[in-house]
Amino acid sequence: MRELTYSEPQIWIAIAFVIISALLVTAFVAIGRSSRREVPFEQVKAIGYGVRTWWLVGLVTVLTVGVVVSLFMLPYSNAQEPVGAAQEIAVKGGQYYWTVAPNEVAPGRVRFSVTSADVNHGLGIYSPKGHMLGSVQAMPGYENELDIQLDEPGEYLLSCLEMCGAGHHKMHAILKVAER
Ligand SMILES: [Cu+2]
Repeated sequence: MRELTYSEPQIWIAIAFVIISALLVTAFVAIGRSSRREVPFEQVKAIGYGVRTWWLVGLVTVLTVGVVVSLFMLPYSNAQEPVGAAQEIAVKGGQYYWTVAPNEVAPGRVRFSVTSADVNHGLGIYSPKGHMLGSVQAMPGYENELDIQLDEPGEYLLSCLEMCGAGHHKMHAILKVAER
């Protein structure tokens, strides 16, 4: 199997995760240490209601800002009409393999026709940099189609996204996109 590559955002997310985890652990230890002395219930109640009110205000604010900002970041306006005919790629999933025909295509639009030989599988398609580009269900008795634009030459990883049995983690295949 080909080496997986991880790009910048994933590394920064991992660093942020470690820092936030360390802060949480520190907070829990501090709270645990200070919780030994008795505090009257009325005092706890007043603090609790205060925290709850500000938590609600904070959540509503973050969600409102998040929804409004992300509405303008939707990618639909970048969509383009497909150019030229799609190259057909027949993909069949089985326990525990993928057959991919052809397994090398020219850069451009491709149409995955996906089915399964046995149980349900999930076909995930990853760019040479390891970013997920799309996914489609592989179901026995059905042909599901997915059109994707693959312009970047290189090796695309096809990987199963649905727990399909004991060998699920071994379900990988490579689709090559040739140089122009
Ligand atoms: Cu699987």
